[in-house]
Amino acid sequence: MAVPVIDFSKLEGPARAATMADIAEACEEWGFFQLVNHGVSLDLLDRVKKVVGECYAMEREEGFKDSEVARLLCDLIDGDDASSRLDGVDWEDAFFLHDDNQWPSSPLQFKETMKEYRSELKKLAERVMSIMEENLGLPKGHILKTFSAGGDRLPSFGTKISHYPPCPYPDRVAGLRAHTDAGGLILLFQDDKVGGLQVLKEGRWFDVQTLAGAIVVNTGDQIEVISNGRYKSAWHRVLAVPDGNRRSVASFYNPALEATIEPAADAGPGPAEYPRFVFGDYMKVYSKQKFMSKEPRFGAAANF
Ligand SMILES: O=C(O)CCC(=O)C(=O)O
Repeated sequence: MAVPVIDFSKLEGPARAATMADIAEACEEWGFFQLVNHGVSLDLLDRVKKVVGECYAMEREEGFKDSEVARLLCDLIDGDDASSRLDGVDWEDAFFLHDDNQWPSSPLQFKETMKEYRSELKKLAERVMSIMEENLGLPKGHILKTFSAGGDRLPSFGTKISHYPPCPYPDRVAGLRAHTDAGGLILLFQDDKVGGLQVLKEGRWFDVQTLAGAIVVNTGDQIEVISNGRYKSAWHRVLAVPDGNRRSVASFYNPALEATIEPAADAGPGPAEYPRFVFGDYMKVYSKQKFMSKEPRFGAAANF
């Protein structure tokens, strides 16, 4: 068994129905799939790889050596307990790009390339969400309307750029601890050589296999609620690895903080399994409970 790989271009031809069914199955069974022939040019992906790698080398690599996690790991190894692991930290260097925050200035092509990439990924996310709506039997535009608080706000679109440097003691610390994602839809451009991302399915961890030019898709907690549990957000984690510096660029398509989230009326059989809450309240809960069991978060957000 492996994370499903979907050829997105087949939605345009005679294999449309079969491809729609494959996407539905991937959403229901895995909460994760990989898209190939997704319409984002390989040339753009190569340029993203280049500027992100250069930015890390120019602006961040030195700093990671003095980071809190590097220091804590050093202290742990110097200590007596040969078997203990670091809790509460990740072997990861990460920063975010939004429309309105400060972006790195090196290399020179970083801003132009990442602006182009964000615009392409936003369009791709909206296409994928419209496919999900169709598969769920929701009215066209339902997810976007929900995420934009009925059209009054803009959904949030963030880009997280991560590096997982080679770790001298990979069994002592996580690359990124297991969690589900808080928001809507996540599109990940991961390293095509250095692996480490894993998804939990039926109690077993599976590698999200490296695949050049692919975009990994996963659904977050808000799609789980809107779909009334048909598309469950999947637990995933990143392992620290001893060789290679793993890069990932994650695009998070999330509701506006003011958006009200609840199961869609047409989402599926049975009564609503999730309460109604405001996404901003969910994020207040999530910021404290990201690495804990997700189920209590929904009720906590509703009672906020
Ligand atoms: O870097 C990755 O592969 C996964 C990142 C992730 O899961 C996250 O940032 O929430």
